[in-house]
Formats: sequence, structure tokens, C-alpha cells
Amino acid sequence: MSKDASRADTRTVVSGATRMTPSEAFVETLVANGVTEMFGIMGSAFMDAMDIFAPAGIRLIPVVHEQGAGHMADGYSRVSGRHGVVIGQNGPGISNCVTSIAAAYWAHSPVVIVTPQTGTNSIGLGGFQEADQLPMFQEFTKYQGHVTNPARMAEFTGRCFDRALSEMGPTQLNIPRDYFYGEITCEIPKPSRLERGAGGENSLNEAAELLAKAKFPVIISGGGVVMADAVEECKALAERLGAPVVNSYLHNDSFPASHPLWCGPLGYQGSKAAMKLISQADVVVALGSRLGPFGTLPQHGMDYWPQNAKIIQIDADNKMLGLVKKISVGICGDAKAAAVALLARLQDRELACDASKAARAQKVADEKAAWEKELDEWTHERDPFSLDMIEEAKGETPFSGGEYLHPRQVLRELEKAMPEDVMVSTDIGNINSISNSYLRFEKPRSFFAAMSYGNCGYAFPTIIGAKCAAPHRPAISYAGDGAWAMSMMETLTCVRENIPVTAVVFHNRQWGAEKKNQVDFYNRRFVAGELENPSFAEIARSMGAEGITVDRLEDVGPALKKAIDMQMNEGKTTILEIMCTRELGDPFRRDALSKPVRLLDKYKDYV
Ligand SMILES: Cc1ncc(C[n+]2csc(CCOP(=O)(O)OP(=O)(O)O)c2C)c(N)n1
Ligand SMILES: [Mg+2]
Repeated sequence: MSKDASRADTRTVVSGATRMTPSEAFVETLVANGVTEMFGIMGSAFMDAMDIFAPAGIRLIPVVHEQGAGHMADGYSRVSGRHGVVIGQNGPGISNCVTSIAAAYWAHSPVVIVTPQTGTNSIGLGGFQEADQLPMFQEFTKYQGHVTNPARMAEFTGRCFDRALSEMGPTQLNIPRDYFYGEITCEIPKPSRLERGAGGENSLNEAAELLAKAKFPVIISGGGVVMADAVEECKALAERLGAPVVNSYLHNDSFPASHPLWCGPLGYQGSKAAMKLISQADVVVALGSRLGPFGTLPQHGMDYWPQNAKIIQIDADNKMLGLVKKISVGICGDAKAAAVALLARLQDRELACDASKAARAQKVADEKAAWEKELDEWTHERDPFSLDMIEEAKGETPFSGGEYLHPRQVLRELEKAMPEDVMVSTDIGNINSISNSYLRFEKPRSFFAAMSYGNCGYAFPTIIGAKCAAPHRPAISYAGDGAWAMSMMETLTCVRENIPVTAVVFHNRQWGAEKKNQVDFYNRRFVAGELENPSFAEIARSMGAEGITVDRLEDVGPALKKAIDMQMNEGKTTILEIMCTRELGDPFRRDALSKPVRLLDKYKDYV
């Protein structure tokens, strides 16, 4: 028998009611759902099932810390559209995953977390590694399947996989560890995949009427466009309307950057062109977007949300319609099907905006050109603190020699050196946020930012997971030095498991994003913000990866290209450490802070 034939046999699922063990029922259901990789750390709790992962064609990728496994599953699912699967030891192995499952929840990732639990014969007795594992994830899962009887193992497993995709978010499969053992008769459920429609006829008709009368329609292309594989349909709708398309916050891959109607992202450190254009809209189509509150905050001193525009919101989750922004029409539907349905209604109709198509196209081109020019000239930050830090850096030499670089210039050079078909993940931090202006993509499932949960330490494990799902694509993560140190131990996973990626670390010796708040609101009283680190390139080398320290602007692009070459052609992971000044761009949440008030005399100077 050929190798392929034996693999095909392995991946064939037993059919009909069959005598098996619960471990076999669990593993067969994983196979039925197409699982080929899982992330986690081994443990006695699920060893009986783990023992047959390999013959079932499933690779369990061992990580350094279970939080990393959760992020890897998230990245894996975001790039592939398939489930990401995490597993760990009951108790601590599972509680280690809480942050990453929360992050996956807010990234709308179909992650299944398998949580073996204390055995039923000792639940409640305070034994070893005991924890009530359902409340931990309650807030961050779309469904929690608790196996109440070993005979129902396949049923609950299958439902967790179904619900993760139908609700686009993490689900939890909780299994008392003694329930892996025994003998049962069961059938392996066939995966059920929800077919979504375009939305209700009335709401689609109403939306088409608004669009037919619109003079300056603008489309927001959201995460739902990526998830529904709807870029082509979004493009067709935009072209019919001649409408500028802006990306929703952190969904820069939801519309191709080379398209004439693309304007860049809204939100924190987004595109001024996008903001100026949407501020003129009389009708906005939010296609596949929940219009999250953080994504439309004022930026660059502009409160750009068009208060008087009619908003058409399309989301697959009805609970998102009108939740954050006041809307005129809400369509509960699939982004792809809805875009097709709207286009069909507008295709052969005369539209109010037809007459101004050329003029609007010119406006889009002009705004984009102006923003590019501004970015080119924006070589460093110009606020008083940043100017002080730039001055300070002139008198210092990094440990590597060379000089400290301006983050914006570094980001521009990285942008220019990006390989084709790249996947990029970004972390939470000041320089990472600024990178939003410089990350452009041609195809969906290419950009994996830490979404609304906003945890530092997200980007690196996430790109490792993405690389597992798409080994043929170049994979790059961005992180600040603080966030990097939280996650860098997963370099060992890259080396040990042969998963080559490129990690860019912006080494500015501080928890910069939070220090920015101390600059703006606390009179530069810095508390716990400084990070005097050793060389991260050197640490990387000691872990068996490559390490490059960059301290000259002209080296940024070549260093990235070299790292990508080593990733794609030699299977090597490289940590690219870029020495940056301490200058800081605009803060995250100016809206959420206020100047300190002190009532006690002894603190009166702290204002
Ligand atoms: C897990 C976690 N802890 C703390 C924070 C708060 N926080 C947000 S940004 C930031 C600073 C990030 O510093 P760094 O990674 O060095 O990037 P920089 O801002 O310096 O570019 C911190 C501490 C967070 N978002 N997540
Ligand atoms: Mg930093």
C-alpha cells in the first residue's frame, strides 16, 4: 500500500453505530472535522486519547506555555478558516489558556479548546489540579459542551466543532478525565455547516433604495468580508457605486491595497484619506462589521464619523446590528451573499451617484496621494517628549554600535521590503499601533492583529499558528520589546518543531504605549515603564534561532529580506531586533483618561 493510501485510510471515519472507547469516539470526531494539527502541552488527563493522535493523522504541537497554544490555534484558524484546536492538562494547563481564548473570542476565531477536567469520582474534594473549568471560559466562548456521560463523547465533541464555525468564536469541550475510558456504542456525527443567506428581502430592498439615492456612498469593509471570502463581491459593489472602500479597524486585509477605490483603515493610527472620505459620506455600507466602538474613535484630531449619514450595517450576528452605532438599515446576513444581493438590485438601475463617478474617483486619488506624501514626510514624532527623546538618543549608542532609529522610518522601510503573499501579525504597543498606517495587503487572511482583547504577547504565537496552517506563505510578527519578552519563549517551539517564522522586535527600552499616558496625563512621572533589556538577537541565538540586530536605517529592508529568505529557503526562524528611539506616537485611549485630581495634601504635587 502506498503512503498516501494508508493516510487516506487513517483519515476515514468509522460509520454507523460502532463499539469503541470514548477516547476513540473523541479522536474519530476530530478526524471527521478535518483536524490535522492541535496545539498544547501533553498531560496525563488526556493521554489515553493522545496515544492515538498519530495513527489518526493528528499532530500535537507541543508549546512552551499553554497561552501560546491558544494564540497558535487562533492564528491557525484565522489564516485557514478552519478550526484551531487547543488542549492541555486539567487545572493549570487549562487556566493558562484563559487570556488567549479571550483574545480568540474578540478575533472571532473558530477555536475549540478541549479541557480535560478532574475525574468525576473526586470533583469537589479539592484534589490535585482541580478547578471548575466552565466558569473560567464562560464569558469568552460561544458554546460550552460538558461531557456528562462517556457515551455522549462524540455528540458533544461534534457540537463544539459545529458551533465554533456557526457562531464564529471559541467553544469549549470539557471532559472529566475518567470519561476517556470505558466502552461505548456510538455514531460519529457528520459535521454540520451552516449555510448563511443574504439577509431579509425587505431590509435588502430598503438598503438598495438608500444606495440608489446616495450621492457619496462609502463602504466599510470589515472582518466579515474576510471570513465570508467576500472581497471580490465587495469589490464589485464598490465598483458599481464608484464608492471609496475603507478597511474597518485592524482589518487591513479586507480589501486589496492596490485597488483604486481602496483608502486604508479607519481607527487608531489609521489612514487620514479614509477618514476624510468617510466624513463626507451620505450613505455608509458597513459590510461585515460590528462597528466596534474603538474602531471609529477620533484620530489625527479628526472626529470623522458621519453623524448625519444613513448607515446600512450588514453582519452575520444579528446582535451586532445597531449595537454601537445608530443605523438606518440592519441586514442580518453573510457579507458575500449580501453584497451579491445588493449589487443585483443596483446593477441595471440608474443611480444618483452615477453622474459624479469620475469626480469622486479623482477625490479618492487626491486624498490618497496627500496621505502618502504626509506619511513620507512624517519621519519622526514632533511632540515635545518625542523631540526630547530624539535629542537624548543622539548622545547614546546602542549596545550594538550604530544608532537608535525613528520608528516611523523603520515601519516605512519594512513596508517596502514586505514579500508577496505575506502574513503579518501585530501586537499591542505604541510602535505596533503606528504600524497600522504602513501595513497594506493584497489578499484576505493576511493580517492578524491583536484585536479587541488587546493583550500584549499576542503576535508571535499567533503567527506561529498561522505558519502551521500556511507553511508556503512568509510569516512575520511585530512586537515591542515588552510584549516580545512576554512571548519570546515560543521561539523554542519554532526551533524544536521546525516552524520557521520571522519576528520583528522594536527595541525601544520601555513599555512605550503606557508611558505615553504618563507623558500626556501625569507630567512625565514614569512608574515601572523602563525596560533595560539584553540583546534579543543574542537570546534568540542561544535558543537555536537566528538573531539580527539592526541599528542603521539602510539595513532595515535588507535584514527583513534576509530573514524571509532564511525562513522560506532554509527553514530558519529569525528574530530581527530593531533599535528604536524612545519617541512615542499618539496614545491609544486619550478618550479614556483624565488629568489626575488629588484631594489629600500629601499627594498634592501629583497632578
Ligand atoms: C497582557 C497585557 N499587559 C499589559 C497591557 C498594557 N499595555 C498596553 S501597551 C503596553 C506597552 C507595550 O510595550 P512594548 O511591547 O514594549 O511596545 P511599545 O509600546 O514600547 O512600542 C502595555 C504594558 C496589555 N495590553 N496587555
Ligand atoms: Mg517597548
